[in-house]
Formats: sequence, C-alpha cells, structure tokens
Amino acid sequence: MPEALIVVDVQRDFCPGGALAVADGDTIVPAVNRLLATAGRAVLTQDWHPPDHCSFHTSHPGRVPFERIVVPHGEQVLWPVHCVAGTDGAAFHPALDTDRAALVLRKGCRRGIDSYSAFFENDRLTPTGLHGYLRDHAIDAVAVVGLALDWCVMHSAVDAARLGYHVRVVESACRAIDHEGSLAAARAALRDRGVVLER
Ligand code: VGL
Ligand code: ZN
Repeated sequence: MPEALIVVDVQRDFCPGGALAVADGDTIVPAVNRLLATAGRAVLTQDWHPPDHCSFHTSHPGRVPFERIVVPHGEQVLWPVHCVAGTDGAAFHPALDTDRAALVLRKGCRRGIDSYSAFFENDRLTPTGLHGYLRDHAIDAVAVVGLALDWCVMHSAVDAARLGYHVRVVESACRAIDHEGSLAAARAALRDRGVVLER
C-alpha cells in the first residue's frame, strides 16, 4: 500500500508568535521531520492567501476574529489576517525539513473562497489537484500531520477518506486550535470517516 505523507500548514503564522498561533505548534517539527525522513513520498501544504482574502475578518468591516458568517457555499469562520502570500508568516517553520518534499501545494489562493482541505476548496467541489497527483503516483494511503489538527488536518484527512484513501493521522505530529470544542468534534469526525488516529 504505497503511502504519501501530507504535512499540513507547518508555517510561522500557525506557530507561537504568529498571526494565528496554535499552542505549541512549533513543538511538532522534530516529529514531522522524523516522518519526513522515512516517507516514500511527501507533500507539504502551505496556506497562501491574498491580502484581501474572504477568510480575514478585516475583509468584512465590523467583524471580529472567530465570528462566523454565511457565504454562498456555506459557513466561513473569520480569522485574523494570516499566511498572506509571500510574507514571513506564510513561510514554512524554519526548522521544517522541506528538502524532503516532492510537492508543495498552496491552498486558499483565491480571494473569494477558503480552502481548509488539501484536496478541495471549501465549496467541497473545486479540486486542488492533489488527488490527481497522488493517483498519478499510484498512492492509495496517506498519513496526515501538521496544523491545525481540528481544521486543515481534519478536513484534509476527511476528504482523503471520502476519496477512498486509507488514512491515518499521527496526533503526536499535530496540534489543535481547540476553539469551542473543535478538537473533540474533529476527532469524532475523523473516527466517523474511518480515519485511524495514531499517537
Ligand atoms: C487553518 C484556519 C485558517 C489551518 C488555515 O491550517 O488549520 N486554519 N486557515
Ligand atoms: Zn487560512
């Protein structure tokens, strides 16, 4: 069962001191690097937004971070400005062993729609191209790690399972935002989809 490692959004803005810091987000880097060292094929994703992205609270006057709004394809959480394309905050954590990756996939690049999942934009329909890439390399299993467990890792793993991959999430190489019960909900969604949760 050829497996790919998908490393989700291990970027400065999701680490302590960053714009959308995940508690202890930086502490996963050694564990991620160990997985990268033995992975057959590794893909890194990078959250990569234009400065006026629709997911930023600043793009909606009067709104505050973590408020939810309704958009044509569903609900959108409004985030602090983060991972603006080309900025230091959007860069990978400096200790991440990016040399090991075969592919760097940027997501959330279009102003009008967010992309939590590495496979689909948030309309759940528009592909990022990752499924095609993995299919071309005869990959049928994925291990998903990174930031944040309860957002982009969860959505990526759920979509991978939906697409028919065997999916495991290595929790020791993830950290969560854990806003209003989101971590417990994410674990339930992952188990529901048959994703294997590993320590
Ligand atoms: C993420 C919120 C907004 C993530 C990205 O990588 O989990 N979360 N953009
Ligand atoms: Zn984002």
